[in-house]
Amino acid sequence: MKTKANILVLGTSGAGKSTLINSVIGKEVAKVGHGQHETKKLQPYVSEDLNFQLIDSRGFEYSSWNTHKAVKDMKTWIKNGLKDEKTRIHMLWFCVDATSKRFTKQTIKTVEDVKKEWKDVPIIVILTKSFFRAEDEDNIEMVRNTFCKVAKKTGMPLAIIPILAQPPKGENIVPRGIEELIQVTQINLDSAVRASDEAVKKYDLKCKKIKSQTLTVGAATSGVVVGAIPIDFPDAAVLTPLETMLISGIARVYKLDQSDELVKKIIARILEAGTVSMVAKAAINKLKLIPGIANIAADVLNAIVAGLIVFGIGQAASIIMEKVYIGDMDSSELDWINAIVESSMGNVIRKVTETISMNHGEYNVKDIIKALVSE
Ligand SMILES: Nc1nc2c(ncn2[C@@H]2O[C@H](COP(=O)(O)OP(=O)(O)OP(=O)(O)O)[C@@H](O)[C@H]2O)c(=O)[nH]1
Ligand SMILES: [Mg+2]
Repeated sequence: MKTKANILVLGTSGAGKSTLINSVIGKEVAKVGHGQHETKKLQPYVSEDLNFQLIDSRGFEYSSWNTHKAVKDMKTWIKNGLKDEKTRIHMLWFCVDATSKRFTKQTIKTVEDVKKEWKDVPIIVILTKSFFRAEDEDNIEMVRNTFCKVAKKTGMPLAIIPILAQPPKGENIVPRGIEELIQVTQINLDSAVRASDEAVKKYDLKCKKIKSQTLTVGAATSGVVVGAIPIDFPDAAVLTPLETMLISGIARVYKLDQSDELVKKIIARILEAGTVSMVAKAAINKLKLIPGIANIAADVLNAIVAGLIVFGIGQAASIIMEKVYIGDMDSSELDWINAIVESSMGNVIRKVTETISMNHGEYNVKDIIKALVSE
């Protein structure tokens, strides 16, 4: 059976999320609240007739504990969904209470916070409790205007749909808007699924990058220790085992087959470019010439330079392995590898120079590492 798309239904507390879900599913599945926060946790609801399932959520109010809890739960769900196809979110139904006449940038920001990892997920805004057609236009305008203010970050919603899920008691008003909502949803789900595939890839690469960076920082710190052995020069031969381990670790993060001839060649090329090549030697010399750094005792200086070289190599290896992983590379000649190593070394030199100059010539390991790992 094909897995159903997932739609996360969110919005302020009491907006009518659970009522809407019951209406779309056609059964009283979700508990509706009376004067209190009713829905306490994320809960999926399925209908055989629909190609999507609806996930009910705890309502939020800006800056309240509930908002914090609601956002935290949704983020966890979305994160897990990035790993597991079944729980992946493909669309948001963002419920706005049409009777409240209030819709602020802050509310959108809360939603933005929920979908940080998930920028491409499309939103449909549902104006719940749209009792009066005469107010539709003003309400739509209010939502549109507020979105316009933050559209650069969030994008605009696919649609803003006034809905009355349930007739008010004792009044002769008919429900409306559900068919239109289902239609707009179904038309857009295809592209939503495509958008989410993209987001999963992005997230996967981000995780791999963070893992490689952790390895790199660890190795660079060991580089400092190796470099502290009194030698004239952060000797390539002394560092090589450490660098080999680091590059091999990063290849493992990117799930590359290290028995493959091309992967072997790439690893050898990174190692060569980062240790014995002209690029590496020039980088070592430049690092030693950074203003302020020369005041440091020679053996400590060697240690620092060694650490920085290892850092540059680790960063280059991560960029290179990512290219191999996504297949964005030229395998016929490998000079592009040298170019990446050179640019990473340049980057390290630039960031270290900037940090030391910002600290008025004082050398501070913590600040340097912070600058190096920042984008
Ligand atoms: N008449 C009418 N009442 C509605 C409609 N939608 C929501 N309500 C009422 O609004 C109140 C809150 O509705 P819920 O569906 O529980 O709202 P919720 O967003 O799920 O609230 P939480 O779970 O607490 O976050 C209830 O009293 C509903 O009966 C509607 O379309 N028509
Ligand atoms: Mg609810």
